[in-house]
Amino acid sequence: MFWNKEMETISQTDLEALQLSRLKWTVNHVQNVEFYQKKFRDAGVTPADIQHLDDIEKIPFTTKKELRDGYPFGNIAVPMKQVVRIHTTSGTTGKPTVVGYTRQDLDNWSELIARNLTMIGLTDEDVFQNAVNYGLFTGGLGFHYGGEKIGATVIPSATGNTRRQIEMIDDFGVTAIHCTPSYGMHLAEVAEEMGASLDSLRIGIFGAEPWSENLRKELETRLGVEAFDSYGMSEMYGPGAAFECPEHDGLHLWHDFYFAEIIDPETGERLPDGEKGELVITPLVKEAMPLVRYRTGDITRIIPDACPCRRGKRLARISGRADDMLVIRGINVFPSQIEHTLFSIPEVGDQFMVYVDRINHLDEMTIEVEMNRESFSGELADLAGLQRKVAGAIKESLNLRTTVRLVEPGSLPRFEGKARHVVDRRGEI
Ligand code: ADP
Ligand code: K
Ligand code: ZN
Repeated sequence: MFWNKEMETISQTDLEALQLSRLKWTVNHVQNVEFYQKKFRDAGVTPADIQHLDDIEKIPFTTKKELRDGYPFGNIAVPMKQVVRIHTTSGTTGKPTVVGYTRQDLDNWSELIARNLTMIGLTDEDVFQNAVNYGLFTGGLGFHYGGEKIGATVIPSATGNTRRQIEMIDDFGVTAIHCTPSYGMHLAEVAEEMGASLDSLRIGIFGAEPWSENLRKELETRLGVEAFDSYGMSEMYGPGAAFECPEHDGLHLWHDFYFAEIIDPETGERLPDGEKGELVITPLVKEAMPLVRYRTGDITRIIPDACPCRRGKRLARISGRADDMLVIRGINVFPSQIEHTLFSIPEVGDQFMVYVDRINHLDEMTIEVEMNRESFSGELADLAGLQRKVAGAIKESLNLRTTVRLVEPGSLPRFEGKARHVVDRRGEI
């Protein structure tokens, strides 16, 4: 199913022509931002040097830090009169960045969400509960207007009051829900306590943070949904830039709106399709806050083969942020890998925390994981066995020795928005 058939099935040749004309527009438009004027000048490039898509490599990258330095409105390329809304990033890795939107930007953004929702089978018959933070976080209003655009009945339930959220699902016959995967797990837990049926629910949209395939299975069975991955970031309007289709094998990036490159995060060298590295994005139609070659910090790869469902290259699921990656005794670990392993062990529950310390110059990782109800009521001897089992599974999948602490069900923090599972204490004295 297509929301915009022309764009969603555009041929590669036509797409490249469109991308080039939009790229030329973008490199001219960024000249309205002082920081970009200087960037181009320092690199000795002018917009006229961009005659082919590959010419983009002549332009230096833009970093998160550079955007932060423009706080608050230094990156806005249009008069503030034309800016009709602002949002900010969540500030997961530091001070938030302010992003602005013109009316056209807001239209473009809801167009993207409309494509995504239509792609996974939502229509004006659906009742859509948007259980994410409304406000400066882009997930709330972004999905809200996209849902209205396709005519779905949108419930702006936001976060919090989890029991009430569950009642709404049953009372209003909610068919689709959007939340972070962490909050999805919390909803499942509370629904089970309440004995709610959740019969009407068939689709779950989860995004804003990395999540594993095992967490997908868990969410699908416990909430009774087909789960879809949603990727985006405030600098790319918000969620909706790339979205999983019913094939569940990668996310469709909307290439008429974004030009994607993958680079080696260490060297900055551009990598061929299929290789894993950092995603670099050039939005092609952004008016209020255009960007060129923005380093997202997110690790993925481009899947070049065609998807049965529609044209266009896909992105593999995001494994994490380059700066989320823990290097423990020289081994690279993403929190999503730990999650994936823990979820494969039936005796432990859904919640975990990872602590990293430096003890006698050695990195030590401690994982606190909740037991499930059954193992919690088990014998002490079983618990020691379970502890060994968890440590063994981590050793096997990540080749890392860890200390495992089993804790009571319900004792670790729950998250309504983006979860923070890792506390790295190595910098502390
Ligand atoms: P912040 O960067 O401050 O968290 P945003 O709220 O804009 O600000 O979040 C965007 C980031 O969230 C992305 O760069 C990415 O790291 C993460 N993210 C969003 N969606 C996903 C997803 N589906 N899978 C993995 N990570 C995601
Ligand atoms: K409707
Ligand atoms: Zn597809």
